[in-house]
Amino acid sequence: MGQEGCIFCRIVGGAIPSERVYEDDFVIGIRDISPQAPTHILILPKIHIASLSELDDPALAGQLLLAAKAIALQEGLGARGYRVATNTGEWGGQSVFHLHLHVLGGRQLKGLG
Ligand code: DGP
Repeated sequence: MGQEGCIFCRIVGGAIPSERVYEDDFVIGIRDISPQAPTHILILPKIHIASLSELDDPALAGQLLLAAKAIALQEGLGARGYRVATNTGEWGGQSVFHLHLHVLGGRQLKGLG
């Protein structure tokens, strides 16, 4: 299943290996291959959705966000804090067009930009 040629669909399906730190019925959490912070997790819906602009299921939106919180706590980021972000489209800096949340933590994060 999944969108042909989509690297994150292949990760969800297991065809491309990843370090999976979280899974429920709707999303998975994997370690980013190019971490921008000591902890950098990506949360992907199991179904192919290109970006936040194509997300219209409020239940899935909630599942993604609550998975981000659960993973942050699981990764020990609760006390000092963390960032959840999703890059959307060209000017948003999105490079993989399968919706994902970034969970970043483990150091002081600077402003967005
Ligand atoms: P974005 O630029 O927001 O679309 O983020 C894409 C992220 O995906 C980027 O931080 C690097 C990560 N990434 C790309 N390819 C792979 C991969 O094959 N495995 C893993 N674990 N992460 C990947």
